[in-house]
Amino acid sequence: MFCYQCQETAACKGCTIKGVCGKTAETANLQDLLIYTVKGIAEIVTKGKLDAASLGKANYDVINSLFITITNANFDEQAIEAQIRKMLALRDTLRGKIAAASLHDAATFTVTTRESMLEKAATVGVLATENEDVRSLRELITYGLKGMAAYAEHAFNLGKEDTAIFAFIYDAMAATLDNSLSAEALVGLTLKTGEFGVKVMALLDEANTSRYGNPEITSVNIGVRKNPAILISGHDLTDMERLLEQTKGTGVDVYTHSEMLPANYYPAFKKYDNFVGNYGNAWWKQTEEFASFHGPILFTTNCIVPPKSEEVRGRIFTTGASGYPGCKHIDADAEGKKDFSEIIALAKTLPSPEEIETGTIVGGFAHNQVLALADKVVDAVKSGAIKKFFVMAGCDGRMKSRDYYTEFAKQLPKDTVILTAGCAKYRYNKLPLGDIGGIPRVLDAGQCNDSYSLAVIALKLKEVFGLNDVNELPIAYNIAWYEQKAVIVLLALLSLGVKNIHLGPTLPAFLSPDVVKVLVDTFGIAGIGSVEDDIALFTA
Ligand code: SF4
Ligand code: SF3
Repeated sequence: MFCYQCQETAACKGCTIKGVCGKTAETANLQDLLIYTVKGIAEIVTKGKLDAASLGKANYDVINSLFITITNANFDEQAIEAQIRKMLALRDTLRGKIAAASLHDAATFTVTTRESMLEKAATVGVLATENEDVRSLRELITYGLKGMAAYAEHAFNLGKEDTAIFAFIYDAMAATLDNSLSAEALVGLTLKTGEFGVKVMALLDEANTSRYGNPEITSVNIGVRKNPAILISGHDLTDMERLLEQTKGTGVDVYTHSEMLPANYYPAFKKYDNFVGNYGNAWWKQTEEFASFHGPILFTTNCIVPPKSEEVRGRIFTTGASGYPGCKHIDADAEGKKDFSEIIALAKTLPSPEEIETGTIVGGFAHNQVLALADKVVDAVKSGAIKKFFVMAGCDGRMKSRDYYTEFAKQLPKDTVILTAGCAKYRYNKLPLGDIGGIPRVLDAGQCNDSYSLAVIALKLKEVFGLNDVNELPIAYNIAWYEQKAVIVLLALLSLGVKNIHLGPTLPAFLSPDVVKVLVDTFGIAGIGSVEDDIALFTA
């Protein structure tokens, strides 16, 4: 195996024996083959000039395949093998529809057994591209597309789709097979991936807010009640809605975990009496927190950490793109319904959650809410009460070096405000950072995809202050990344013209020195240093 798609990759180079995330070599290789198969489909669609609008469910199956390979989403080899078989069948059907063309091996190879899959996988992974810069750009695009696919799937689940996004995914995946493309052309495609990143996040924002209302300022309870309960993790709000509907009146409470915390901010979910609040912290603390939660856990997407005990594993359920061997996976039926009754029945037999925290945390500062407070915010900036905003969106992770973000938040001058989104927030969202004239010093917009809200806010402020360039605003970007959704968020910000983004705790291993140089020269991308130096630099 060779995988370097996430920030925790072994020795900042690549996982080669087993994933730091817990992914086995076999799972990693099968994921590589799944991606290769999707590339083959993309080439058939592109060369055969098939219209994405006419492909129906195939579009969903393609984005779902990409989503399955995101870090910490799916560890289940059998599920990945089944997805490969499904995608090979789709590929061959599509190939039958196009006029004969000379096609890449990805569009024609055959495998039958698991063994032959693994044999093939060993020849088509990341390292199959020899040129380091081309490999780096191909992977940067592919990881951006994985993030895009995840957001497109959430929007799809809410009934919103944009065929232009699907068409772009086919074009870009096919381009990663094309040996005639120069590094310059791939840089151009990387930027275009960012443009589509903005589109997909806007689509998901529209899907979420049109169905569940605009997130609003909310005090979220982080304590517990005495009832049996279910914990729901991941990013899919349609699963949240289903779970709340199905647990209503059953005596079983529901708590959010990690990236599901922002569900608490949506008006549509507030009507459920059994929706208690949030339990625990970012994904990587789940090993201890699931032990003390006692009830069943439903993963709707990433991030799963391999459970240490059989007891906890027996309480974990997965749905959507997520999966873990030995954990029950709940699929939607033909009508799109999911039956969570087994989870509810199990919850009733288990003890209520153990208290690990008490009190509340405040969030819900997505674009609509912040723009409702725009006058107050603008006045605070004009009066000098707020000197600077720090966008600290992104992901959290288990590396000790991420303590940097807690320290950074603590040491920021008191006249600054943090704008956050994604699970990166758990590094500082429980600190007593206070407020500025009633504006909290940490404004949480929501999940990682809600970084879109932070861009909308920045563009609005640019307009209000009559500036020509978003980089003239008093906003600094200090972003933490971990998995591939953060890659699409980063590319989206670059496409909006945001410069001088600091990315940490380490730069991606998949960026070659030449690609890093392009990002530094064109966009002023930088890593992080010491907290003191960085604060001095940002506030200079
Ligand atoms: Fe390693 Fe990250 Fe890939 Fe897991 S996802 S195998 S930790 S690089
Ligand atoms: Fe977190 Fe996994 Fe990225 Fe959606 S839950 S931000 S890491």
